[in-house]
Amino acid sequence: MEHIQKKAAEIASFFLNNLSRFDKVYIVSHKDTDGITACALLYLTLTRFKKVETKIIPQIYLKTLDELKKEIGDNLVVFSDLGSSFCREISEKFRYYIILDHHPVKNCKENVLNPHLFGYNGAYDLSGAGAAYFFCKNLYPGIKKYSYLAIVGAIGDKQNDPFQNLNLEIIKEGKGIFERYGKNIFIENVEDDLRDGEYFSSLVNACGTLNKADLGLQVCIQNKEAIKEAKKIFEQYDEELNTALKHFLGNKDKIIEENKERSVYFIVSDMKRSLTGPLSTLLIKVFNDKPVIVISKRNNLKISARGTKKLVSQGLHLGEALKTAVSRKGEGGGHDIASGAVYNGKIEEFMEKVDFEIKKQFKKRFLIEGEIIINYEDEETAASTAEAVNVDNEKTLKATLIESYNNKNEFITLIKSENIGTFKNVIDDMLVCIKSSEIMKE
Ligand SMILES: [Mn+2]
Repeated sequence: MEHIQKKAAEIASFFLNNLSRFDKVYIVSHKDTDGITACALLYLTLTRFKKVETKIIPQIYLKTLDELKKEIGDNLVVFSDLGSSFCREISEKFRYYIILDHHPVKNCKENVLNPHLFGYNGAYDLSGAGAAYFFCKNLYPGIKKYSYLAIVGAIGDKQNDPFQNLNLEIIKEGKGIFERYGKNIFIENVEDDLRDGEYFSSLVNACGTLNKADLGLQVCIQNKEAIKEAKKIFEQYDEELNTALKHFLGNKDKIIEENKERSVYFIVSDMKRSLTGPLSTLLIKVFNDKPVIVISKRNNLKISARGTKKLVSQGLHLGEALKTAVSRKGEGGGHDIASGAVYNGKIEEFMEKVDFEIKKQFKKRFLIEGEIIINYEDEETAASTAEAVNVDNEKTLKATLIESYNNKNEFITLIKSENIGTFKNVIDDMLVCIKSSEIMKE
């Protein structure tokens, strides 16, 4: 406990010590409940020192950082509920930055507050809003009456079953604010409708999902008009969600049958893209013997994956699985128990790749992977070989994944198979394809 609080105080000192060096503070936060509540805590605190601008975004891409840099210049940027996976890039690009997050962290430099770095599990012990709260406490003692925002953030990230470790500390500290009934929590000093923590969280989440994050921020700080409007759009959203849920529950047997051979329940339709997240959260409660991956086919694929603690204990890591599966054709990642992605390729291709990765995690089958790398004299030959070979890959055998591409003058084929016999046949076939494409080129 002591370590993470100490680090929070250090980062707060960094903020105070550098205050004169920038005109403005930018808060960049995630667009779910946790990110919006984190942003609200930071907004309430940092406006006491400087002009503040908020940006609520679905996810960070490298491109996002470049665009942000252009706008922010040498001002301070505070990332909350995101940023951990881009620590290195952020530290290289931004002169003054702070990262308050609970996602898996790597290549981390200074000014990063993340429970993973202090021996806690970010998925269960502290939310992004919790990390923001620890930081804010050092700058503005009055923020304590808003400690409920840290807990609403935790509820948004499903950390209330049960509240533990750092989350529990926040609840204990907030004497008179919280009344706990198991996983339900009631908040004392807020508008009546928001007293139920689960409802508060759902209301803010709906604002984010429906691209009304600013409304969500107003809800967090108890703006009555905003609460009224948010309730209206929430009801409408809830209705859409319920209709979709009923549909999939009505087709339960069909979904089980279709996914019989797979390590995952894939649930696919052209539902609104905003529904995949909440639907996957609801459906994992029903389809709980395998992970659930909900896919919207509107535009490119929008993907939300959910698991259970039990599946995670058996080796499941959905963040890793999605990240590997979408490589080069999208972006994805997240926690072991919950993750998301977008994918620009074919749906069957995505499903095969994820299925393979998750089978590998569960080690339920014998799996084998190999790479063929050929160095050509020039990039053109490497590229044309990759192209020629890819056409043949279209008739790939099931249970084998083949991906060919070139990196400058290097031609690379990645082969993954569930069976050594198939693996060997595929390698043979590939070599023949490569040879014939070389001959054709000559
Ligand atoms: Mn979060």
